[in-house]
Amino acid sequence: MIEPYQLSHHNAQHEAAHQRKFTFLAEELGSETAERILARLIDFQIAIPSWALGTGGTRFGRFAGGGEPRSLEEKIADVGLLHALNKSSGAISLHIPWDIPSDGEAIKQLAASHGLVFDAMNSNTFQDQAGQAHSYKFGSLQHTDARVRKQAVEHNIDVIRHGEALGSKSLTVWLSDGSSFPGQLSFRKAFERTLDGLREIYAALPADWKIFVEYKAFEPNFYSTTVGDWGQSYLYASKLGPKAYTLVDLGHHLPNANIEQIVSLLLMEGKLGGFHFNDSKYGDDDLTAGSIKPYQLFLIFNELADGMDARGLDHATGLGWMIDASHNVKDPLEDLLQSVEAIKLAYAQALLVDRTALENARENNDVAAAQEILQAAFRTDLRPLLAEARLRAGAAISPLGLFREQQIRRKLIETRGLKAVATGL
Ligand code: PSV
Ligand code: MN
Repeated sequence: MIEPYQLSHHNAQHEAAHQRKFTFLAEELGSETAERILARLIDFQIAIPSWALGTGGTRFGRFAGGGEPRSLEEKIADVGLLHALNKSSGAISLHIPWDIPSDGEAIKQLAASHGLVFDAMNSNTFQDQAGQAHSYKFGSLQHTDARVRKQAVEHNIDVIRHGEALGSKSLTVWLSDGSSFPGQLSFRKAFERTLDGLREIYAALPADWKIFVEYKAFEPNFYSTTVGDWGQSYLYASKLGPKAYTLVDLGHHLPNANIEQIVSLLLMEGKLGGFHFNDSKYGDDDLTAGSIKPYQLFLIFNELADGMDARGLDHATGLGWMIDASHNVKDPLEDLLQSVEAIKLAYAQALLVDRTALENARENNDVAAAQEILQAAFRTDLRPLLAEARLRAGAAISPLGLFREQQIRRKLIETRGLKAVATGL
């Protein structure tokens, strides 16, 4: 826990330097623009996935960092800590069965005491669990055996029930279903069986819930994936009905995919539901958001802000915003603080784009001007605006700085132990 006096001591120490930078920037931007972006930054929250609070490892090994949360209660405490530091992580996303709450009401209250709500619930039919009757080795909703499909449907409905008890309003379904060799399955049958299963899950959704169908090009299957790209996800979501949407995970595309164009068109069709932020150089690398391709992240936010405005959607609540990452060499909490910062920076830069001038340049085929407009926003250092938004929201000027000053990881290791390992991948 961060004590209020630690926070105010930290902010007092950094206040003068911050004010210098902020005053200069606000003058450059004009106070109207600065205030407009500040108000949106204060509102904008990014959910933290429960499985990103520990080190993920790779198939070659896992190097635990110590002090990882050992229970759902400790995971909530970790997200509460992040939120106290940045006031931008006011939601947590759970994965079932990794995070089954023993007492839903008590867990909901614990989260509320940290100012947290429950974002999308995630089901898991990509692993077999101890005591499970049927195996998902050859898929779940696509499986040739109706008993396996039924088990997967029932699991998803179970996840909805857990989510209802916690006040969540959405279910994210990511299926690892697919095939690793040509000829292994019938694409059509796999699609139809999966659609049938999703229909049963959809029918169990409460009236005010959404279902997000997350796609992924490859891994763990390496020849075909049954929800392999945004077109397939869009097809399922359209056939399911108005409560079904596509979820875009930035790491789930083939190399060089134009993700900004994908989100633009999904938004236009009213079928973009949620986001999993991370960054990658090669595949689903699960690296810190903005660490490899910050310009791409900005371009995506540029389409998001524009597309949401076109549909009259509230930026903070219109879509599900979430990080989905895995940490192998960095402290997971430090990494998450960096990701939230990078996401908000890209969002702020997108809010700075001069849309009227951009539209004019486009209509006049002035390619150079259009490029200049985007790059001018991207190259403006808006970090003082982010710090000011945090200050006004009651957070730390430098969340990572305060995390380190207070030696939080050392304290977590002292209370939880060096060998504490979080559940998840
Ligand atoms: C799959 O790679 C994924 O992106 C899905 O969102 C899962 O729920 C998550 O990672 C954790 O395994
Ligand atoms: Mn994901």
